[in-house]
Amino acid sequence: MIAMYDSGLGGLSVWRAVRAALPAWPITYLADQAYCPYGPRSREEIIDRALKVGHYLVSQGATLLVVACNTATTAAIGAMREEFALPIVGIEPAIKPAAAMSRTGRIAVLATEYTLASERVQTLLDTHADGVHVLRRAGHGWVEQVEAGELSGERTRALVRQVVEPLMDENIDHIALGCTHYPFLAPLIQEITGDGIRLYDPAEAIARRVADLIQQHGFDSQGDGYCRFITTADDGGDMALRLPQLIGQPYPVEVQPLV
Ligand code: DGN
Repeated sequence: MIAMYDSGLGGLSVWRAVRAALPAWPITYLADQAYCPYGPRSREEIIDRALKVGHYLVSQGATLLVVACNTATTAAIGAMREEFALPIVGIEPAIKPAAAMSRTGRIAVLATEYTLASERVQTLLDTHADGVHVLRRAGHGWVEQVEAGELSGERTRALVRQVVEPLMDENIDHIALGCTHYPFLAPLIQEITGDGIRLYDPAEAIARRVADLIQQHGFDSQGDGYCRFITTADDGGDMALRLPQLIGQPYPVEVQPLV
């Protein structure tokens, strides 16, 4: 079974890509909604959750773990790799391809404050964006709007406009989406940017990485493509309502508080 987790529903943007690439694989997706958003939390807290979630997913039969959250990858992937013997795939903003493709020499990366301030992003910038000017912007309130299923209302539009409109004066030609919630707002972002600016969502690259690892390790798909969805929110949050909206299909949602 492929196990995936995020602080909430954003990782479903990665789930879509992994599901499309590996339809026969069972996938268990856990949304740590009791602790969402991770952005304002301390590194210690995010690591603590990552280990708790990881142990649970291993107990459920995970063969491979996808950390479908940039914030959790930034804070906790090292600790997870020390703790768990299974292959772990993290996610990070697609600064490398965006910088490589830029003609104007100017790009933007959109992510949570936590991710933007991280050493990981600094390293990506130092190694892959040499000579390219990278504007870093946080999507304030975006994660909350996606969690609430507000993908196109007036408030969401205003929050997206606030960040993206000023970028239009910056002569950028690519935007790396560095938070897995943000692809769900891509239509709104693209409404403002038009087609002249390309958005980079790393989800498909993650799906390719997962497929490669499965092949390298010779894992057997165990065949039935059965998908489970779990939330840590006591009351189930609204995950069951959101699934058709975010991934186009309803599924039952299990509650697992993991305290
Ligand atoms: N979806 C997450 C990310 O990719 O960073 C985290 C959002 C959050 O919890 N702040």
